[in-house]
Amino acid sequence: MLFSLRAEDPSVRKWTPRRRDRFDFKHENQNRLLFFRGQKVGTVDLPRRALVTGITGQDGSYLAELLLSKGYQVHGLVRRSSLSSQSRLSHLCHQTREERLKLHYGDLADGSGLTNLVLDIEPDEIYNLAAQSHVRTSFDKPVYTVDIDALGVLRMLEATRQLSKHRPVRFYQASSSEMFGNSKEALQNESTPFRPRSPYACAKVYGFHQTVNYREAYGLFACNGILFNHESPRRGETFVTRKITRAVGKIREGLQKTVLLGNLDSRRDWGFAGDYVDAMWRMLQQEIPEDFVVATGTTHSVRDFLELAFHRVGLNWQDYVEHDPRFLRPTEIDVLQGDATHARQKLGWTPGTSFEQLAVMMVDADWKLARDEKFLASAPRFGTQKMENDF
Ligand code: NAP
Ligand code: G4F
Repeated sequence: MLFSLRAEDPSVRKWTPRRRDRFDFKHENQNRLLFFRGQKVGTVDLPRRALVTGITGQDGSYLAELLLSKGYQVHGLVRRSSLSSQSRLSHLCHQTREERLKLHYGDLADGSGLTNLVLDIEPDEIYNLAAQSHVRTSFDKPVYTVDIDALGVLRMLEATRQLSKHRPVRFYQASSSEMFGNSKEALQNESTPFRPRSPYACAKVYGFHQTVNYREAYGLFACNGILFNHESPRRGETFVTRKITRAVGKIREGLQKTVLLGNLDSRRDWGFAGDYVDAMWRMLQQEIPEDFVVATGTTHSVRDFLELAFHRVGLNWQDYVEHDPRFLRPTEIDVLQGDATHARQKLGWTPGTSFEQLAVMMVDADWKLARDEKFLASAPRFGTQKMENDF
């Protein structure tokens, strides 16, 4: 069955729509009216629809899982590339029937493409997670970062505003604790001033303010989640926690000798991504749109993470870590520590995973991955010939 029907015409009361039936929908306030051969036949209970940009990323994959578990139809924006970027979603593609998870090509650089897609999908909720999300990279690619992380937000807001002229829609913007920079306040909350210290953070500040402005200027239901660092076994491999846990697994299995790192003194408020996507969803279920800090309230140094991660596999980190100035940043944030009181009080959200549990979860996953890689490397390979110049 595609959807359940509240029929007004008794003659269609027993009718169950099938895939080959041609029907039309019209939206009237919150209702979806169903038309069959030009006649209004009833009101339908369709699953709620969400559009997630950045669905192939760490957060996008956890959010897609959460929304599917709540019965949503999930639409994801995916950049076209010559190789698939769906590795974090492949388990969902296998488990989920095609009506529940739909992927569309698109790019945050392409405004008209985004508007067409949003008007076509007519989502109830839009989660704008797509970004060039690496802070160090933003120093090397500042203009690109600003195009995607600042103007990309504006393009998504404009698309959402066009849809909001026809039907209600809610918008979530993935804002970041990077916006606080080297804050003068020990704990950062929703009223802490922004002091951005990277092209990435400057772009995120712009996206934050545009989101607030669309809320105030056009009455759009738009929220900023100001999320502190959150990690998982699905974290990109160039962020420091995952870089460390990948190295720990490989070093333990004899596949790697050392790991090169930058500043070990910086402190971050690290939580688990699986917990944080729940806060995103809760923000869009409120009666009034607001902005929320999402954090654990604790802070630890990169060195603390190294201690825990190497200890988990019985090694001493000092024996394996080397300093490499290439991983330093022109401007660094020394400490971040969030105050998520507002999220706890209004959303009923609290983090479920401690710093220690997060480190163990990531090391265990990457140790297993390294064992699998070692096994595959030792297996005989068929069908490929080593290249003469393959160094
Ligand atoms: P991530 O793993 O790097 O994922 C980024 C996603 O954005 C990927 O799906 C990527 O697609 C997509 N993307 C990049 N450029 C795009 C473009 N031009 N058009 C369309 N899609 C594009 O990041 P994440 O950790 O999940 O973070 C999600 C969001 O939260 C980001 O906006 C990030 O800045 C923000 N945030 C993250 C944290 C954190 O600690 N994780 C904290 C605060 C805020 P590909 O797969 O094709 O690369
Ligand atoms: O893991 P990181 O690259 O994360 P960073 O810069 O805090 O940014 C992450 O969190 C933000 C939220 O606050 C997000 F908005 C953003 O999208 C991203 O997800 O670096 C963490 C710390 C930094 O102080 C960095 O200097 O680790 C230090 N670090 C030391 N050595 C390193 C390395 N970082 C990386 N990536 N690689 C290193 O070798």
